[in-house]
This record gives sequence, structure tokens and C-alpha cells, in this order.
Amino acid sequence: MGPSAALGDQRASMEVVKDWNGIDQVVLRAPRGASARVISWRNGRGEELLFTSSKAIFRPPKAIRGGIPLCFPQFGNCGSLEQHGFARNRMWVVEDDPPPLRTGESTGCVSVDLLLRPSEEDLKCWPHCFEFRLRVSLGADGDLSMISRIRNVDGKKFTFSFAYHTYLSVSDISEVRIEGLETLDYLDNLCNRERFTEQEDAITFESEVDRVYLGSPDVAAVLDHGKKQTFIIKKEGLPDTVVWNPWEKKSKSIVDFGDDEYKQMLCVDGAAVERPITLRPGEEWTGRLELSAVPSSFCIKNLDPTRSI
Ligand code: TA6
Repeated sequence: MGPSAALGDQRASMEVVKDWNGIDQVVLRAPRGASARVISWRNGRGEELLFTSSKAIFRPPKAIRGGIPLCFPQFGNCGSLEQHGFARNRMWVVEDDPPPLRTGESTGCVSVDLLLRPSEEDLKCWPHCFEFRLRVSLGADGDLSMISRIRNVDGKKFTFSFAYHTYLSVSDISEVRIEGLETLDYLDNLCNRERFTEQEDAITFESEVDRVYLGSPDVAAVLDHGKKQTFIIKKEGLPDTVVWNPWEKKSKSIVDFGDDEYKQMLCVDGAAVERPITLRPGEEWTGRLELSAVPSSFCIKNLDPTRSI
């Protein structure tokens, strides 16, 4: 059992447990009942907020079809590496004494720090020494935040793209709309990454969607009318937003995904895709994602006064 802090009548805690695969998993618990593992995020009522496929293959370090896999150092197939890079297919270590975060960079009431360094195998396919630190935190109210810090510990500069491949669990995809991406340009992965401009005043789903919205605002909302719940997605250092739902036909072609499961999930990723990030030796990049699940009466207007929705 890891460090714990008393808050109100319950304790925030972090513990390492063995999952049914015998693999160590870190579990964060917040005072009012919310909990998180990077493939699971539950609210205070114990309801799961992230999607994981019933057909997910738990053969670590292979990425699991669900949760929040990390795409690094390559997003998608925009490069010579395996799809979405190798970070999501590696075993990470818990770091007990990480370098402090930037001043004022607040994190939740309980957190864990994970570290990834390249293996000999990784250096053969991507010859760059890096340190990838991930802090996963749970706020007292159950908000989930992830702070990625990528440091160039190599002698030469390197460039990468990145995404928090966030599988949100939804009631029914036809009941869902995304607010905050209207009027933006996007690259359509279904049309050879051709560039289009979003015409709709909210994004709804009636077919396969695989897009990278460019220069997206740091706040977006995913409204789920079926659950009367809204996911608020805040990001920092991540200029793009990826939206993906495989719909019916593509779902049937994905081995670790149920044929009808496209109805219960939506990926909305904070990402850096269009303009990859270049780090010179010694430089460090930070990309932050914060997820909250609130009753749908909440309106995005309250979030971002600059927005004129
Ligand atoms: O995020 C969108 C995307 O790049 C899609 O093109 C689709 O391939 C999806 O990721 C899933 O990728 P995966 O490698 O996990 O099957």
C-alpha cells in the first residue's frame, strides 16, 4: 500500500495490485470513491467512464483496446515506426522520486509517477535517448489528469508526435455530440489526410469518423444525452484533437474489438500531430490532459469565457 492522505472522512490512496494477468497495476483512489488505473477511471458511484473492449487482448506489453494508450514517438502511421509508436507497447516503471513538476503545476490529491526509457530494441528503430515521465493523478472530485514530460537526454535533437488515445465510454454513439471543434480545419484520415473545414456547429455521429482537428481550443465537451453526462476535456501543450469512431464496417475488421462496440465508445484525443515537436538536447516538453465527468446541465460556455458558442 502506497502513500495515503486523509481528506474529509475518507483517504486518498495509491496501491499496486496484481491484475488477473499477474501484471502490476497501479490503483489510485480519491476520497469520495472515484478510482483510476490507466485502463479504468470510475466516478464516485463506481461507474466506469473509460471504454475497454470485451475482446481486448491483455498480453502485456501489447496495448490494450481501451483506456488511454499513449501514442509516442509517432501518431498513427505518420512515420516509419509501428502504428502509434512503441510507448503504448512497453512496460513502464513506477518512479518514486521524480523531478518536481513546474511551479504551480497542480496535480490531484493522489498520483503516481511512471517512467519510460528506450530499450536497446527501441534505439534500433528510433535512435534517440529520451526520458518519458507520466504523472497520473486523481482529483478529490474524481477528475483524472495526466501530465507527460518528455526530455531529450540525447546528444542530438529529435522530433516526435504524440496523443493521449482516450477511449471514452458512452451510452450510445448516436446520442453523443462534441462541442468545441466547430469551424476548425481537420485532416480526414478516411480521405488521405485531405484538409477540410468543420461545417457543423457540433459533431455528431452517423458513420465512421477518423479526423485530426487542427489548432483546437484547450477545452472541448463530449455531451452524452443518454447518460445525461458531459465529459470536459482540457488539454495543454497539445494543439490538435483526434476524433475516432470506427463504426460498423471497420469494427468488424478489428480483432480485439466487438462488432457492435462502436456504439459504446468514442476516442477524443489531445494530440500533437500536424506539427511534430522538436526537442534539442536537454530540452523537455510537457503535454497535459485533464478529464472531468459532469452532469449534462453543465454548459461549456461556463468553462471558457473566450468562447462565443
Ligand atoms: O486515432 C485514430 C486512429 O489512428 C485510427 O486511424 C485507428 O487506426 C485508431 O487510431 C486505432 O488504432 P490502433 O492502432 O489502436 O488500432
